[in-house]
Formats: sequence, C-alpha cells, structure tokens
Amino acid sequence: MDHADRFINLSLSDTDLAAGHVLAAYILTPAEGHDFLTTIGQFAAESGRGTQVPLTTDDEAARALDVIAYQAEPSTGLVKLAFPLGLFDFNLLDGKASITGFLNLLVGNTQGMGEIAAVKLHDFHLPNTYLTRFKGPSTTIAKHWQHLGRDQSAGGMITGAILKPKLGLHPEALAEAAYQFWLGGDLVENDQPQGNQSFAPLKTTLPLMAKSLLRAQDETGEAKIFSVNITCDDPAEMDMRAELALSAFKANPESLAFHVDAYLAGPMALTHACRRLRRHFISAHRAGHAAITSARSTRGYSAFVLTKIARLLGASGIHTGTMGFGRMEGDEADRPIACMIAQDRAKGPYFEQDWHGMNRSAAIVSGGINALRLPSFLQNLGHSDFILAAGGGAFGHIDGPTAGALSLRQAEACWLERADPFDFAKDHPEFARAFLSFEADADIIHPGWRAALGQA
Ligand code: CAP
Repeated sequence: MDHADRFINLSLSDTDLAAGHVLAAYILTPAEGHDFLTTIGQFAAESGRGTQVPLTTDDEAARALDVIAYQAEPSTGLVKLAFPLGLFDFNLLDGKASITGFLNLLVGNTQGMGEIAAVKLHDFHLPNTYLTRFKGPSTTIAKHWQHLGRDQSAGGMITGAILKPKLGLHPEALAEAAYQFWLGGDLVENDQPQGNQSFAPLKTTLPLMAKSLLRAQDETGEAKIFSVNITCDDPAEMDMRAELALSAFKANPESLAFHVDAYLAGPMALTHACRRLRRHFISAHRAGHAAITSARSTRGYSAFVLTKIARLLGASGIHTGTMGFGRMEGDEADRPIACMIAQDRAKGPYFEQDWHGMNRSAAIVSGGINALRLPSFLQNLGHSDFILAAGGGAFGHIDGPTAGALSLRQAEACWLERADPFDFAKDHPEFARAFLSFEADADIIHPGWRAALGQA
C-alpha cells in the first residue's frame, strides 16, 4: 500500500466522524502532474503528522491521531478531512482551546505544499466537547439594546457610523463629527487605523469624545455608544489604551465598547480584549482579511471561516460584509455568514453547526452602505438585528452627519414598513436628500428618481 493511502478512508461519513473529530471542508486543486487521490492522502498526512514520509519514530499512539481524508470529489475539488480531537491544543492557564493551534492544523504548512496548486478551507464543524472549550462572547448585542432601551432579543438596527475621513482629523474635529452623528444615530466607531497618531493623540481625543457623547445624550434624551479602537501590537499597550478609554468614560462606562482587528492583530489580540474587557461589547474588525478570504483567492480560508472563528474567540460582534449590496466584495449568498454567528444552530456551506447555547455574536454591517443601499441589503438578510457601521453613508450625506444618521434610520423604517421609497421620501427629508447625496447609487438602484422626487 502507498503510504498516502493510510490517510484516506472514503467509506466514512460526516455522521460517523462528527462526535470525535473536527471536520474540515476544502476545495483543493493538485499541482500539475499530481493525481487527486494521492495528493489528498499527502495533504491529510501533512495536516496531522507534519511530513509525508513513513517515520521510524511512529508508534501506535501517534497513529491513532492520523488525520483522515474521508470525502473526495475530483470534479469539484471538494476534500473533507477529519482531525481527531486529541490533536488540538489547550491552555495551561484554564484548559480552554486555542484558535492559533486550530489554525495551525487546518491551514498551517499544508498551504505551501508543492503537490498542491490551491487549497482553501471553506467550512469546519466542531463537536460539543471541543466547541465548549472555547469561551465564546461574554457580552452580546443585548447589552447595547438594553442600554438603548430596546427589546433585548430583537432590538433592531443599531445605527452606527465609522468616523471619516479615517485619518487626519484633529481631536476637536473628531469629537464634533461624532457629536453630530449621535444627534441622529446610536453608535460611533473608530475607523480601523485610528489610534494614537500625532495629530489626534488618544489622551486628548478620548476625553473630548466622552464629552461629546454626554452632550448628545443630554440633548437627545437617548443613550449613545462609542466604540474605541485599541488594536496595536502589544497586549500591554492594548491594556493601556483601554484604561485610558475607561477613565475618559468613567461617568458612563455603559456607553463604551471596544474594537480590535481580529485579522491584522490576530486571534491573540481579540482573545486578550475579550478576556480583559469581558463586561464590554468587543467588535472584531478584519481590515486586510480579503488578502486570504477573498472569493477570488484559491488559498487560505473563507470569510465564513474567519467569522465563525470570531464567535468562538468571544467577539460580541464581527464585521460580516455587505453581501454584495455595499462597495466591498461580497455576494447575496453570503447570508449564512451572518446566520452562523447569530443562531444557536446554523447551516454553513458544508456542515450544520450546533452552538450548544454559546452566546451569539452580532453582525456588523459596513462597506459602502448608505440609505439607498440599505433596504435591499435588509431585504436579502431578512431582519435588521445588527449593527450598521456606515462611513461615507453617514458623513457623505450632503446635509451633514445628523442628516446622514437620520437617513439611515429612515431607510430601515422604509424597509420595515415595506413602503415605496419614493412615497416614503416625501415625508422623510433626510432620506429624500440621500438621493442627491449618492446620485450614482440612486441612478442604478432607483432609475427615474429625479422625476419622482421633483429633481429633474
Ligand atoms: C467602511 C470602512 C469599513 C469597511 C470594512 C472602510 O467605510 O470603514 O472599515 O467597510 O469592511 O474603510 O472601508 P464606508 P468589512 O462605509 O465609507 O465604505 O466590514 O467588509 O470588513
């Protein structure tokens, strides 16, 4: 028998293996001159053993942990591997599971195998015994809904903005932009590169931001939220930034959320934030993720996988994209990304995952969304229980950020009422002015809008 054959057993199924293994579904293309079946045997061998040659150090205990390829479809490239639970890494600290160890096995050195032209992880399934070794979110969107005085199980869209321009504004201008948005909306989030730049040092910006928030709360009589970015390289520096924010917002800590990049700073940064700041909502950003998750990329792992991992790590919310309705890559069929993090049992592209009561993560919807694009996005998703984080859609409204915020709220209302957008615009001036603000979108989404709204 060829050595690679030891790692293939096509008589097994998801059901046979699910309880004792992590199951992983890949799309794989062998390199030229390599046969599909032999390659998947080598892929499975490399996944579990870190080599493809027979070893003199092998023993029965190690062999019991072989990774097995149990499904192979040369026509589609689908390969499913089963990873025995004994392969996975657990913390000395508290016995919890580690995503770094998980990724090392599922998308580690196998990504660079010479026998493989392309291999991408599209889905995985965890059995209860392993899933429950992850912490999951401590704080959920219910905390924001409670703070905003809404229903805590389905409180509707949290109208949020990402501060734009993303760099260059001085502390006073940032705080003023946030204040203006809060007069019409709920939440303001730092953009991902906003940190401690010389033109806007955190020590100056954060107290001004806290003051703006209180002012907006006083004037509107509504609760407001600020999500501060604490992404950086060093956990000690993250802690320092978090402490500074907590001190600036000490009068109303309920209004403070934190924001960490789960891709650039990685799982350790997200885990650190989730553990240290467990009473706060932690948003997971993912700037740069398309370098590996893009649907056009045939290596790495998908956005679906990245998002599912964020729930395991404990993100209260994670950017899920706009499913083709915004300006970033995406597709209507990406809906399962948002469902997987927000339901107790959900179907992914290849596996159905039971979360066994793990807290849910909220979708954070961002990337080119404005009042005109929002209703079709909502129609595709089917609900509005998420956090909207609009940049240009908020600060690009021709009447300013307050009107931008109101136009987004009105867009949700328009969809909830199933109203005709032109009729709705007649009584909702901020929504109506969104047509003029985003004319290029209006021309595509609502041809004829100029005549209908008297703008001809
Ligand atoms: C949006 C944004 C968001 C990305 C995130 C940006 O601004 O601030 O970070 O959309 O994408 O810089 O692009 P706009 P994703 O609203 O002005 O587009 O959620 O897909 O990770």
